[in-house]
Amino acid sequence: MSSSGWGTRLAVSAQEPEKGVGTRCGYAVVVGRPNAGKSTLLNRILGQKVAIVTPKPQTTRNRILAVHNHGEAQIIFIDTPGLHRPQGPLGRYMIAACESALQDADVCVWLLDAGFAKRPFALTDDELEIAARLKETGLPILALLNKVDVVQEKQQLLPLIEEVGQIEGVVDVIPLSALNGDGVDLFLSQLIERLPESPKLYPEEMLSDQAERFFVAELIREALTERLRQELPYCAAVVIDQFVEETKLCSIYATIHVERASQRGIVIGRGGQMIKAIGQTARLAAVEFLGCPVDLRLHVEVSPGWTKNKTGIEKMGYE
Ligand SMILES: Nc1nc2c(ncn2[C@@H]2O[C@H](COP(=O)(O)OP(=O)(O)OP(=O)(O)O)[C@@H](O)[C@H]2O)c(=O)[nH]1
Ligand SMILES: [Mg+2]
Repeated sequence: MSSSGWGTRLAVSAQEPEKGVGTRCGYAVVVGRPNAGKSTLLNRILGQKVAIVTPKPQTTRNRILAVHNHGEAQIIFIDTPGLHRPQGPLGRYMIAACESALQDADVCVWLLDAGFAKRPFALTDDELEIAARLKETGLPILALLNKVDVVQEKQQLLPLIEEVGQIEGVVDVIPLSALNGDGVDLFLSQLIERLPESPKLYPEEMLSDQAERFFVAELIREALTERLRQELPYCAAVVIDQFVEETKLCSIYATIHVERASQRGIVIGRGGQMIKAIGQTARLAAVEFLGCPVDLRLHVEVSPGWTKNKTGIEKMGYE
């Protein structure tokens, strides 16, 4: 259905290694504080949206696999939820997703937000805590100082580069901008050097292991987060109830779950204006993503305290 190939590039699992020694291939897990720019970096490298991005922290909730072929090399990136002090089952689920991704990795890519780091540039306590955790994995760590586009005087970054470079396990420190692409090529070449020699593990045409309905649910959550500036995005989840691909149209029914009746009112908005706007934004994103016309129907439901219990988060697909 999809001319851009999403339909065929999804939901394929790793294959047995084939011939092709001389190639490099491995898992690179991307970790860091919420909002550091992990998902933005992957979207830039992949050249299309594989993970939603918002200005709010704790946007990514699942581990997201994205395959990037670079000449003879294949990098299997794993985007992860930002490392934070978890509150409640949903937060703990997000941290567990990150921890399990680290276990399978060959290289750890640690993203730091240099753009809004404290001045004079130095590591924060939160970053030092992450550094201690990453050191325990024994993985080679490529540290990326992201958002350098907003740093006027680049030489001011030197003390931070030095401080990060001295952390045990850190093999390189690269300043870059996931937003404008500066430094990304250098990062990719350094990363490939750290990957094991191995044949490609995934078919060249594969982009992710997630199904289309997962991405559409994420696009709806992105539209919701963009529109609503309150704390509400943390309490909202999107579940796809029906996903029917017909010859010329994709019919999608989805439910936005919130925790309280008052939040339902906010999502719907006066006279249904808000839900209409969320639906329009999400539909356009889904059309681009699926490469076909989309009929999107949204429904809002109150699932009291779903973020606070295991059954609640499982119901939303965070298992
Ligand atoms: N100026 C600037 N902004 C960036 C850059 N990279 C990311 N951002 C912005 O930072 C915000 C967070 O980006 P995300 O990619 O969602 O960050 P994340 O690390 O995936 O966040 P979580 O999923 O919440 O852990 C968004 O508003 C991005 O546009 C960059 O290089 N420069
Ligand atoms: Mg993210």
